Amino acid sequence: MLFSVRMRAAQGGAHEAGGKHISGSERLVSKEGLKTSTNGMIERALSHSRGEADFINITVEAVPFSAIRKINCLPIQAVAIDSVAAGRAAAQEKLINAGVTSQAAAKGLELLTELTHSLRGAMLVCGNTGKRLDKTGNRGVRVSRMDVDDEQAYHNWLSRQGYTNIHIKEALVLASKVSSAPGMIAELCWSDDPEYTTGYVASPAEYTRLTHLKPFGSEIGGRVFFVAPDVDLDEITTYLESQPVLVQVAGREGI
Ligand code: WAQ
Ligand code: MG
Repeated sequence: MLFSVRMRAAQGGAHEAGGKHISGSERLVSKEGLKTSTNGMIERALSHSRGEADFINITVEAVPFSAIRKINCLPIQAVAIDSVAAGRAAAQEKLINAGVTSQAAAKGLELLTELTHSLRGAMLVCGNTGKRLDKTGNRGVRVSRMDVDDEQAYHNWLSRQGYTNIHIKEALVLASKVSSAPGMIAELCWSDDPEYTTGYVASPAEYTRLTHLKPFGSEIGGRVFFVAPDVDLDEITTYLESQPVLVQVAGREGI
């Protein structure tokens, strides 16, 4: 059995009472790993670049091994970009390559760009029309119950490619789960951490990092999940929120 550990932290009260989202985290850990992971989450919520949390919610739930699905980690591509405008143009192109229509790619980018504050979850958007489909408003759909299958192998695989930072470590696990959802076409993301300007476009084929997707200093980030027009919204939302998933790198090049 593993344990799903989920944390969400806010400032100025709980999220549902209008507090500002500071940080969130989701893991699937063994019983022995519970204390370390919850400690780390509290630490993160209290020392975040978005501000110090005054509301922290941590939920721990047992997950039987039989419920867990194993999936492969996405391969990483990196594109160095020297301006936000060029980054967003490259993101649009990547989304179109992944099968999103140019109209939907433009609208998805616009939805993220026009946010006035960060949601704590993602927007689900039709990959044909660009229309937002989820009804979660200011909350967004929060992907949860995912982790890596073998932490050491994952760490080694990433560091052999020159990656060590926590952002990519977490984002790649999330993106791998998201792209494994039936009916998912692509994902667009940039961070809500003011100092982190790298974002990505992910599809079932690859995870492409783009070094400049938002201006340095901006606290507004977010995620757009582009889904097939005929997707069952409840089904895909349940998969994203609730299906326990472990991501494996075994078999990926370099292992
Ligand atoms: N489920 C859905 N949406 C989420 C989740 C989640 N579990 N976690 C975060 N978000 C949304 C939410 O709107 C956040 O404001 C936004 O995404 C950004 O989250 O170098 O750090 O955790 O390759 O700030 C990407 C590049 C870093 C990594 C992404 O996102 C790299 C990042 P953050
Ligand atoms: Mg963040």
